[in-house]
Amino acid sequence: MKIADARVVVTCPGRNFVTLKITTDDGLTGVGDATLNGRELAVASYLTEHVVPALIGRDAARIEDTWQYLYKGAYWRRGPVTMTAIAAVDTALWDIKGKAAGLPVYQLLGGRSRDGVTVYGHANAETVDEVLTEVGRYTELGYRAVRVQTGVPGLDATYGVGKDKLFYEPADAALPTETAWSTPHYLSHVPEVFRRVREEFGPHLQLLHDVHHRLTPIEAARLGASLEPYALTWMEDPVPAELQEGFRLIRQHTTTPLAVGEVFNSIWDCRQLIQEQLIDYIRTTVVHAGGISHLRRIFDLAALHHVRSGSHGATDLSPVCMAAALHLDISIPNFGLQEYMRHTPETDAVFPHDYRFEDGMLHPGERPGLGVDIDEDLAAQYPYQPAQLPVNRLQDGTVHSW
Ligand code: EZ4
Ligand code: CO
Repeated sequence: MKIADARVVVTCPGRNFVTLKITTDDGLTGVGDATLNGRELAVASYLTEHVVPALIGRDAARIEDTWQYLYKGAYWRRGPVTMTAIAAVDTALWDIKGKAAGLPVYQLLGGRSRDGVTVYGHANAETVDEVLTEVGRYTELGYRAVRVQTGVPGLDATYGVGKDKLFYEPADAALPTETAWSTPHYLSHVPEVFRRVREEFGPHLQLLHDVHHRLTPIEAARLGASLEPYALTWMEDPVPAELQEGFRLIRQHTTTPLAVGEVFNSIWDCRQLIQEQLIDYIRTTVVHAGGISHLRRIFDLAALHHVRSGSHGATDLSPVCMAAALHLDISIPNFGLQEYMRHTPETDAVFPHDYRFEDGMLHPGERPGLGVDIDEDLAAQYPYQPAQLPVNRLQDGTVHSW
């Protein structure tokens, strides 16, 4: 079973996606997501120019060997572009292995550890009154866990509050739009939001909040402490995480659980966070952390240290990534939660898939492989459109984390 062809497909059915499709000499195909939001063409070029030529003629069954070949063979290790490219190859080869075996990929990963994959949705609105309505919409749809984001009085725009409620898309312009930020305004507002949500929805709905890397450790510690009465499932990305030991200070001051990892691309980015139990959920996902093979290594390390998975699942992670994530989520012992931001109908049509939402859970399909594909004819009708993520500034003009 040799790799006969590998193609990179770039398409924009509402937002940009990069997909690798591998075909073997016996006619099997596999797909892998290669989307890096705002930097899509860097990964497409890495794959087309440097990876695809080396794949042709390789044994498609040798997933681990191919992973090591691409990781060690590049000499330049890690980084989001490299690890996203490797992820795409790895995911496509798992898809092919499943099809060759006649089994859904989760069976190759050890079979089911649970009935379904509990997901959380995104309730967001400018005001607290409006966000209560949005949370209600998710509970009516059957969600058991909801992320809550609101506007902050005094700020024009805030991360997580979208124009379209179901399909939040922050990469909204060819060159970055700019937003303004004030930590004092934010810190004084958020506890009131969660007081109101808890009061309205009672103790059992799981609530989450994304800080999006904007605080210092001591500010995050204060926010975590002020949210303790509302028993959040997690506070996400409280601080930029290049400095892993920065989490120690937050940990010393609050029992609000911590989640981080959507921008990490290897086990080395979270090794200390996991081994020192500085976090509760690791949010790495298939496409940005080296594929199913490497993500499983991260989750296995996490399992040793009481850390659970909480994989990123925003709209920039394509249905191919979501399908792959679900096969892993359903098989590992230390699954926590899966983020699930719905894709638009146009995106779902380009990526026909087996997974389905029911009663607050996503369920991977039973078809051999990952149960997802790309309709290349339809994809060709949506050409790439440059789009980048925003830049954030403090009110005095200083560039801040977005
Ligand atoms: O900003 O996926 O938890 N989800 C997030 C997302 C990220 C985008 C970046 O591409 O933080 O909204
Ligand atoms: Co996030």
